Amino acid sequence: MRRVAVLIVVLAVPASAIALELVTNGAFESDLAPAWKEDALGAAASVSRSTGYDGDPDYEVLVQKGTGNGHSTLSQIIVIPSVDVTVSLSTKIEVSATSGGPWAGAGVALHYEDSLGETLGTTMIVGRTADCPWVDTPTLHMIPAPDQEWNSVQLTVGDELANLPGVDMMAVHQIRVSLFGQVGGDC
Ligand SMILES: [Ca+2]
Repeated sequence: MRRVAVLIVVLAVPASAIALELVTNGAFESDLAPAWKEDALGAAASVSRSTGYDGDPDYEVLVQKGTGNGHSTLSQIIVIPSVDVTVSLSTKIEVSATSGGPWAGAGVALHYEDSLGETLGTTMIVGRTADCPWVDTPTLHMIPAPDQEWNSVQLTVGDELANLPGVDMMAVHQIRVSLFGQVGGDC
């Protein structure tokens, strides 16, 4: 059994005195389309919206990828006024895999893109099983989820980019926020 689940609420606000939410439908209180785009590859990929994934009466979204190579993602591109933007997330990231072979990774990725939509680098809040081959590079910084419960994460993009020396901060024009589950090595 390989199973990946992500339950997430996403918000992004500039770190100014007047908080302005940049993410459209960031709390998932409305239908996901058209602001959020779903993408799936492989079997057992799904995205679901419900009020019942945590204890509050508001909505959350579940991005799930089960057995078999591939991914399930839910993403939105956010043009940012500057890198002085705070990203606030609430996540519950669950990953598991049978030992030896298949692996799973899940979480929230912030893909920093230039004005042409080319990816310059990525920060992930991520849960990974033991065999997941991903490693940090000058353009990939992984922040491990502390456990498989609900956790709040807050980071300022300008500060976070210090962990990505391969990214030209001045070229960052937009952020593609992606809630994802991925399975690999499942031959
Ligand atoms: Ca809820």
